[in-house]
Amino acid sequence: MDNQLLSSEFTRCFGTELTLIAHAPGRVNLIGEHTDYNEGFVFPAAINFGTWVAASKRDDNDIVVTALDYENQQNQFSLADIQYDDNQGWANYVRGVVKVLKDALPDFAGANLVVTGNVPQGAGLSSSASFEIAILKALSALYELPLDGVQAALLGQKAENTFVGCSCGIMDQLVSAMGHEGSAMLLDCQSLAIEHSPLPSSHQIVIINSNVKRGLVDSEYNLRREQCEQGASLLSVPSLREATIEMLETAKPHMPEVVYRRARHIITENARTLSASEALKIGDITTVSEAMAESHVSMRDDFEITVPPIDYLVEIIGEVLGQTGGVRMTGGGFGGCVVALVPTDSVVAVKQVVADKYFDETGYKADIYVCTATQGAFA
Ligand code: GAF
Repeated sequence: MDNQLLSSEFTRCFGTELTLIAHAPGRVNLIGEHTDYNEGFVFPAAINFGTWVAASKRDDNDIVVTALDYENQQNQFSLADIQYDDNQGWANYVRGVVKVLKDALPDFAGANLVVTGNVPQGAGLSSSASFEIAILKALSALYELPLDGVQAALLGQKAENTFVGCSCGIMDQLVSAMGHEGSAMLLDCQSLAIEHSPLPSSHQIVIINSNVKRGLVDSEYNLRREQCEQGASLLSVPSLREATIEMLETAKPHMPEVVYRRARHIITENARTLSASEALKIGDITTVSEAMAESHVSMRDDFEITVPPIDYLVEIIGEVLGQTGGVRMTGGGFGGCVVALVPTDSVVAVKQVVADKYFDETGYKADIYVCTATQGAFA
């Protein structure tokens, strides 16, 4: 939505002028799936889909927020008593981030907020992280709070973990807060060290939304996390980040088979993430292609987070690309999107193969977004 339209919507909702607009992007993860909460490596990029929040101060201690994309639903709560509300959906994300912000940096008062966004929801492109970071950015800019990107990401994650109830890692919030235009971001989720890595101009990021709505996300996600923790404990390491394949093979006879496979995914995925990000720097697309293909197989067979329509998309796009590009499922899994790194002159062929085959095989209609990597949150 352009700023002028958002500004007039704000005036329509609140009868006053807005003070500022904050924006935070969604993200696509090129490689490194479910490694973040295992203190490993991820390689996402912020994308040109995101959330916008228009804001002005209020004289009282209330937050009043209107969601344009939910038929102008409005939610109001006092900063003095922020509770989870079972009858609310999107508003609990606002309540959650405002609560953790108030606990960390109490020096702010009420606000009027209008929110809108265009990140496809439930598609594995981090619509919720983008929402959380945009709210935090708006409030911190409005009240000049000393909140940097890493802190904002940690607060967003805390709100999800402690208020909304998803045990997510730090990847989504951190890249939404800290992404760089034209680059992917190698993130060490243990030290939170970041390395921005320019994407090759020869290739486009193409996201194919399978339109399989992600089912069982929270329960299966939280279960994967528990299985990884069990794996680390059986290997006597603080996190799977510290484990090696040799340690895993030695311990295999004493581990439940499913925990062994979950741990194998994490250990091999960390290695693939480092190798793909290094390879991309020197334009070695063959290595990137292999790493993305292996990542997908590992998510399918060892981590068991893909679904057949997603596997099919990866197969047919992989046939078009060969080793000229890469393709794999992206995000938490159980539906959602496929990400492909596609040579610019093959984008049409990728679109074509999806149009020709995907619906006939699966009964789902795909959406395709040719994306650019964008900068992280700003106000
Ligand atoms: C979701 C989570 F929010 C992230 O923290 C990450 O674990 C991802 O799934 C899987 O890589 O997006």
